Amino acid sequence: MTNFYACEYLSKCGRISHQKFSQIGLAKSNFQEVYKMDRSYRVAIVGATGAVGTTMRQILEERAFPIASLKLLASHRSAGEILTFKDQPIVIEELTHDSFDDVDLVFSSAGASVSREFIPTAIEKECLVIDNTSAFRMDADTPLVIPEVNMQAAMRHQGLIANPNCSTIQMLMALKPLYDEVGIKRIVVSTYQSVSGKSGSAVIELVDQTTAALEGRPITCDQFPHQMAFNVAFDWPFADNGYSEEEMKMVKETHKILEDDTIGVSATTVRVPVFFAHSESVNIQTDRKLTADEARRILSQARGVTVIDDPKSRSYPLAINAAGQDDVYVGRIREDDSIDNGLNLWVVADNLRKGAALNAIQIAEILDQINV
Ligand code: NAP
Ligand code: 2RA
Repeated sequence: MTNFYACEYLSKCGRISHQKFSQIGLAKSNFQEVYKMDRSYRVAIVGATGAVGTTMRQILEERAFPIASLKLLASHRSAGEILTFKDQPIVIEELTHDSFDDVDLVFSSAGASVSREFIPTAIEKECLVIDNTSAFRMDADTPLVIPEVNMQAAMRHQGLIANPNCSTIQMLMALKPLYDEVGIKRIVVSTYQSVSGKSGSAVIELVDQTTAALEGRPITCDQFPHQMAFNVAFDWPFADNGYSEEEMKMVKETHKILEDDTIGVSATTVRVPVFFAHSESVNIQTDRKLTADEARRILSQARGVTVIDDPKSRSYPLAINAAGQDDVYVGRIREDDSIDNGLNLWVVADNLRKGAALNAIQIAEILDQINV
């Protein structure tokens, strides 16, 4: 699958002919013989003990990304602890400005302030950095990339590529194929975001709060601004315009990734007491009419998207089924007759995988395959 993205990109850029693209896209082994250099990378995961860092390690184990060495970096709190990679023990090191001396590729997910402090050093030391935090996403010089949506942007990188926010990634995975077909005027999205989107500690706090509530003990809130167990809440700082930072990320990142500021985006982001996988109710107004059947057909052909849409048999995407999976799941596709060219969709994906770690690793895989 990843080879397919790389081939498609090369074909679009004219770096391989369309005919070659078709041959290679169909024959995975050919691609590797023809284009893949025999090289492997000294990789570092910054934030290796966190929810995203842990998923990163897990996905790197699952996939065949060529790793020469793996460095696990975290704060002084975890330094000296041991994690395993492919059954080999690795001692966690404290992140310092010297951490990147013997590293080629950095996957960073230790929060925006850590990225702001350390990523410039990694770039100076000629590492390629793929950053999961919000630190540099909106910088003009930093590509903000979802491989299935805008891999071409990654080719302009100057040592740093940003991963979009998880809620933006899954929404655009579902909308880009429709945008390409009929254009989109406006998006109204409401999210139902799992607590693992906040942090590993937030997952533990929801377990503790739920247990305390069921046992009739007092509930404590260290991670969340409100009780999260048995509640639906707002969990992000608010800006002066009344929108949360998470809501504004969905607006700004959509415009940057699609390179289209004309799309109206209105977001309401909500935290729900779910452990893994974010769900989104997405209402769009397209430029040209798209029936629900046409949307199902287009999305069923989209890479990285699975359509599950037979409500009468109770078949639709659910967070518990999307957790641990790579695809973005779309269902409940309905025409919205309250507006011209309206469509409703329900979009669910694992926020730690496609929303974070998997997306970052896919970017690295494609760059490796095309030797950029
Ligand atoms: P997390 O579970 O809280 O993990 C944070 C990680 O950062 C831990 O490994 C922690 O190490 C490390 N860290 C904290 N301060 C550090 C410092 N000063 N120096 C070095 N390492 C430090 O958070 P997360 O959920 O993995 O999220 C990490 C980042 O990814 C955030 O910026 C988040 O916005 C972004 N992101 C998350 C998701 C998601 O679904 N969770 C999705 C997209 C993007 P210690 O264990 O030593 O404290
Ligand atoms: C959340 N989008 O779910 C974020 C992940 N950093 O809070």
